[in-house]
Amino acid sequence: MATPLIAILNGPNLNLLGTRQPEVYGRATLDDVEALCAETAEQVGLAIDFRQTNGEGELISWVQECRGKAAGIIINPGGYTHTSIALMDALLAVDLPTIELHVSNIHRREEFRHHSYVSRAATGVICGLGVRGYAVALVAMADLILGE
Ligand code: CA2
Repeated sequence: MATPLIAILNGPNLNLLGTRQPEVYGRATLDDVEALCAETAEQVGLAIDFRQTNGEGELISWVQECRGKAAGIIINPGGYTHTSIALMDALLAVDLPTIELHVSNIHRREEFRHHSYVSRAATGVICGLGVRGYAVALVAMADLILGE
């Protein structure tokens, strides 16, 4: 059996990880996160396609492209979490196991971050574990799709 592919999609401003607001997002860069994901994916028998975009349309196109290609989606939608019905619709349409991930605990932050449109399309949600949450999400995804 081919190694299942997991799309790890990152939304706006996540390219700034590790450069600003370390008290909120920590000191790891997005390259560090990609390396952590690659290492964890190998350990749990998954392959990854790791991406970041600042564009809502591009993020939605990437979700649509997962159909027939990816076995699951791990998504940190950044600020689009709280605003994008279109992203939620794309995730509902693609109908794959989906884990929504946030580095920070959005429920301890401003009121406007407490609501997520994306959660309606997510199998599960991880937040507040820092960038370790990406590794946790990959282990959970392996459980979901490989039944481990
Ligand atoms: O905690 C998360 O992972 C978020 O998805 C990050 C988003 C924020 O809008 C969400 O509410 C929660 C922001 C993207 C990261 O932005 C940065 C800005 C400066 C420095 C580092 C990251």
